[in-house]
Amino acid sequence: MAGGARLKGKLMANLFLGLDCSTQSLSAIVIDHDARQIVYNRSLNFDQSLPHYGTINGTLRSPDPLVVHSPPLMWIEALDMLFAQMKDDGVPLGEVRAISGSGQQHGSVYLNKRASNALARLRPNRPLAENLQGVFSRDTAPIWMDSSTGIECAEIRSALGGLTATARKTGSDAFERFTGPQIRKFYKTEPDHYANTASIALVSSFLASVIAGRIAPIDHGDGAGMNLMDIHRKVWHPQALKVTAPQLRKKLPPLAPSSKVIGNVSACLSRRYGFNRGVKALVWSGDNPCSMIGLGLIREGAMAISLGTSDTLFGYMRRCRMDERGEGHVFGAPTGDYMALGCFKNGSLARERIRDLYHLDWNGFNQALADTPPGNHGAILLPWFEPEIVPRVSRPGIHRFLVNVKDARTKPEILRDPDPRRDCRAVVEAQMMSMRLHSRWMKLRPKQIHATGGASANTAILQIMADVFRCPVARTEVAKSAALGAALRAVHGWLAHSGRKPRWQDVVAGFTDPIPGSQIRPNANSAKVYDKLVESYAACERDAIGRL
Ligand code: XUL
Repeated sequence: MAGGARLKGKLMANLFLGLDCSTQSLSAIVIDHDARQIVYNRSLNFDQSLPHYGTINGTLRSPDPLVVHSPPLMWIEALDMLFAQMKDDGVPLGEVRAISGSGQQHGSVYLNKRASNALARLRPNRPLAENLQGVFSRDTAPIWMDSSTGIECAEIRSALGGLTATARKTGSDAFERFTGPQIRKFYKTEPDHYANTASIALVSSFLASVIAGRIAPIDHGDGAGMNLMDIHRKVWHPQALKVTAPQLRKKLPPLAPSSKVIGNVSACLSRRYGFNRGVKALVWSGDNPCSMIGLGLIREGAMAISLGTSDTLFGYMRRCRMDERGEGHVFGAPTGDYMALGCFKNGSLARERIRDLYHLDWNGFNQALADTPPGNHGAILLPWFEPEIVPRVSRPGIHRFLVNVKDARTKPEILRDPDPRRDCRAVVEAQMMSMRLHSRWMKLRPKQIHATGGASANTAILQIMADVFRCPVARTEVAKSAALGAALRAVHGWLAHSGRKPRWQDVVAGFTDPIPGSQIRPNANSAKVYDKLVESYAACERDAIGRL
């Protein structure tokens, strides 16, 4: 178990539990909403706590590096373990009013015809994993890191009328990690097991099913990450289902808004852990939609950039706008509106590769940023160490250019020699300019960017972010934004279910403020440099992609 537990000695409270099943860990956050306080916060790391599943960073290695799966039984055992830990830590689980959760997006769990009964008859005196070990028609679940479905993406995209048509219909072009292409591959490669599948769940809806003791709906946020949901009408898209796999409609649960109450927490969990019988089990959502709430992104102009292994840029949209180039994604937001998201694979991965290339530590890297001017005298680096998602680049490689900062029309020169100081600045500037360029379709116009993720602790990087986006940047503690978002969704759903009309701004108030004093303002002169340089950067990208 990692993370600290914090409990306030209080007689009786309205507590809400948010869980987050991410790639590497399961986290729980309990909030006392009346007191506007997080009262408990704990994580369980899969590799460390459940070594018998043999995972590395929560995933199972396969001989094919494109194939990445996780064992769904491990998530269930983790749930049992975390609840037991909460009880040991003295969390008054009897005071929890509602539970919701967040799951890594896109991953799929395949259940056989025994699942429904097994969920309804969970025996409280047996571990959850023992109760459920016979319910799978496929032992492992392909997760979002799996990129083995290139052929299936091409088939689905073509059957739906091409890239733009696929994005217009489902919110995204067909992507390898999305659930539809994954289901199609399963049907093609293991037709018998596909035929034995009675129900397909997402990571989120699977764990919601265990909490509620019945097959749970898929919410509009996570449903949009499947290439199977009509993004406008928020119903299953009949053509998308048809071109993905036969009999698919029968195997999918209903779709539901993120605020839907599925029912009460299962009798088994009440008996095992002391939840009251009336505790409401809400639909779960994806980690990104939950983070929208955990970061307080509930109105136009709200945008966040998470600097993690991959960098992710996402923001709130009242109306559904599409990326006609098919690079970005539109998901449902838990508020009932939409969210736009771009996933830039070479995030910390690329920053660390440059740092390590020159044997620097972070101080050395930051010194290089301090020693070089905004705009880097026109030196640009495209850091595609790994195949990139945005823009789509399937062949990894890094490309260095020297551009004429005064005239974007001059053809960029190719730079051959590495240079430590120049490359450190170039990698960060490239990431920020790429995010600016490839998020134009979102039309977000942020008033402030919420910077989150490990690298957001680096103020030198955040200054470049503020300058490139011409926008103040403030840091928010992200580590738990998905679990916090789930707990806040539980509050909203519970209030709505009890007949009140909760407003999102009242629900999130007091929980989502940026870290005090963390705001960084853009420097007007540097911002001017980037306004020009971003066009040269776009030309370099076109040049490199053209040559690939
Ligand atoms: C989003 C995506 C990831 C996962 C991982 O499209 O693939 O952010 O949700 O948690």
